[in-house]
Amino acid sequence: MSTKLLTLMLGLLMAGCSSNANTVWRLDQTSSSGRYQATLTCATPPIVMAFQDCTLTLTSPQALPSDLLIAVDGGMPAHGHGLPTAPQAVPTHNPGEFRIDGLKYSMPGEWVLGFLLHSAASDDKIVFRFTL
Ligand SMILES: [Cu+2]
Repeated sequence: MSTKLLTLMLGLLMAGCSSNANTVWRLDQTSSSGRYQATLTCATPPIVMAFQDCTLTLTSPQALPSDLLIAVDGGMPAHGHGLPTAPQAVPTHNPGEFRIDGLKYSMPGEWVLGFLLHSAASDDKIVFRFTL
């Protein structure tokens, strides 16, 4: 392997490690209860039929509940259908940060992407709305 190629690959790896440095698409939203500020950041603007590289970040004046579970749901209300896949929010090593795995959109139009936050202490939700 050439040194030039190796340098390029290392550069790409390091770029992947710096969080949010290359974010090109971002939405901010407050949860229904007002408890959480949520940011959805994605490596590209949403596109049809490709897996989306997105992260959900939650901040709150209080510490996040240790038993917090997040379910992902979404769809097109105007068409009465949901997401074509069943995405999951997976905790990363950064507190309050979740990688969204398996997220795809099946067609252009108006979408909602929702996150249901469940813990023993409370239930809450965050809904993002956007158009592809
Ligand atoms: Cu549709």
